[in-house]
Amino acid sequence: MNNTSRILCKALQGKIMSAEQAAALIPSGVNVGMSGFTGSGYPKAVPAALARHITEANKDGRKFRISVWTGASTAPELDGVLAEADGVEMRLPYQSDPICRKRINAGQMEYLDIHLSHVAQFVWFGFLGKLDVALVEVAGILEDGRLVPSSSIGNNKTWLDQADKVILEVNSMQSARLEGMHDVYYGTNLPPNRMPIPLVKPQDRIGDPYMHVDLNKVIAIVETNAPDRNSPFSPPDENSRLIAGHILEFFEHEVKKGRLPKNLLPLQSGVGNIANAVMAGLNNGPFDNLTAYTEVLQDGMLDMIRSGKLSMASATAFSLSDDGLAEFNRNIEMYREKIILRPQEISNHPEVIRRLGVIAMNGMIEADIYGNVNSTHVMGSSIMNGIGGSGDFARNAYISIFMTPSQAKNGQISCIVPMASHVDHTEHDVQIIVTEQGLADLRGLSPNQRAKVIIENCAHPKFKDALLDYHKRAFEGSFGRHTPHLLDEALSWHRRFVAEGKM
Ligand code: 0RQ
Repeated sequence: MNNTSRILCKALQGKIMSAEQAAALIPSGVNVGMSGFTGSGYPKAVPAALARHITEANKDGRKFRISVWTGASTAPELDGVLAEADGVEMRLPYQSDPICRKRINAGQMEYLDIHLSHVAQFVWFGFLGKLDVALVEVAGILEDGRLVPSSSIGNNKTWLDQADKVILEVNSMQSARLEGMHDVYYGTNLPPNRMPIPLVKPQDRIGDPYMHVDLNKVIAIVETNAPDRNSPFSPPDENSRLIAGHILEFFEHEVKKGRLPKNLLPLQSGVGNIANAVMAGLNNGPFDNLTAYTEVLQDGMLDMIRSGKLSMASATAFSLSDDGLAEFNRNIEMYREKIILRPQEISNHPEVIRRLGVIAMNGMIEADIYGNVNSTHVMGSSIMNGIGGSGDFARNAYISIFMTPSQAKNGQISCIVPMASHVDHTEHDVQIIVTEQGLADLRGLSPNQRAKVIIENCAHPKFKDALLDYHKRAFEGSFGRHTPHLLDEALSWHRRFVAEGKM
């Protein structure tokens, strides 16, 4: 593939049309599988054209809506415009769009938050209904119709396989040199005929660099030339630096104890500034020859590859800033050798994560004193983004770490609470909790022992006495003493934040 011609397949050239024409081929009521994962590789033109079409159609009082399935979060040009047009019946899985969030929390849009590794197989099993249309961004189409994936793979292989009709966006702004970086595994059978996934090291290639599609299903091809979302990262703040410091110290301790090898184990790191700061910490830390088996590759991991600290990274998507992307494109020949992008059912596969012994590091909204973690809901009812891949990794990791500043909302709210207002990761799946105050190692501890360590090491001093007092009184007064709770009071902890106008 070269930069001048991205659609080499003659049989498909007659299908090239405008975004408006392609959008007009999507009827109301259908399920559409769209590409896109953490702001990369999403279709840039057809969703906006569809949103305009929906707005027009709904002027006559019609209810034109589609269901939108993706890899993970996308961008304003997809989630934002479709939510704004009131065009989404059901959205799944992870999203982070402010307009979507608002509509979901207002009860105006259905949202199904499922583990990222579950999405593809739920579609194969028929659990989510029929996929009607696939709308997938690619970097190019070869002579024989094979597709060069874009800056994310996500669920694209499944969308292309399962949909009745396929619309492709060919984005010439994506580097032509992405060709060959991907590894698309086509070996998955359904139970009871499933076989082991033959991936034993993060650097293993087990699939094909291209995606396949039945050319007869392709109803439209739209040419685009538009950038990914490319959100900037803030430089690590004091809290992020402290959190990163605690994690590094913990790793050094584990290496000394012989529980981790000197080059650690493959790293998974969530999205956002804290995750990026942890990568910056590792880049300046004592560990070499690291690897990553993760879902999202942020700027911090590029820095580590460049410095030589990270020998390779496996993911399903990039999530870079403009600067990160410019750096990636400048040195793409070097990065190509060290990065592999895979479908998300493989990047997040429980079997592989458990086999590799991945170290999982994810952000959270709050943790309770017993180690239950809430990653998704403010006040137990208002969705922030979604569980994303955090559950795939946390449940199956060698060590599962959750991190947050000890306080939110300008220090008005404690992120360590008596009882999590919503639980995404239970006490059984959480080994380490870290805040800027310190790190709580929960391995081998009973609930009451965990409560002491979490409050002592992780809670902000401002909230420590209240949490200790709660635990003490709960131990004395609760129905049982294994995981002591005063149920009315546990809930009033959150209610108080609202009553005091802090939320
Ligand atoms: O809201 O911006 O309105 O003030 O939550 O919080 O501190 O900016 O933290 O960007 O790291 O996000 C859990 C949401 C953390 C993220 C979460 C409010 C806070 C702010 C964001 P405002 P921060 P981060 C791989 C792994 C689930 C998916 C996942 C996430 C907003 O990490 O989505 O891990 N995780 N995937 O004010 C009330 C509290 C709060 C609170 C924070 N205790 N109470 N509000 N906030 N704590 C990637 C993928 O899976 C794709």
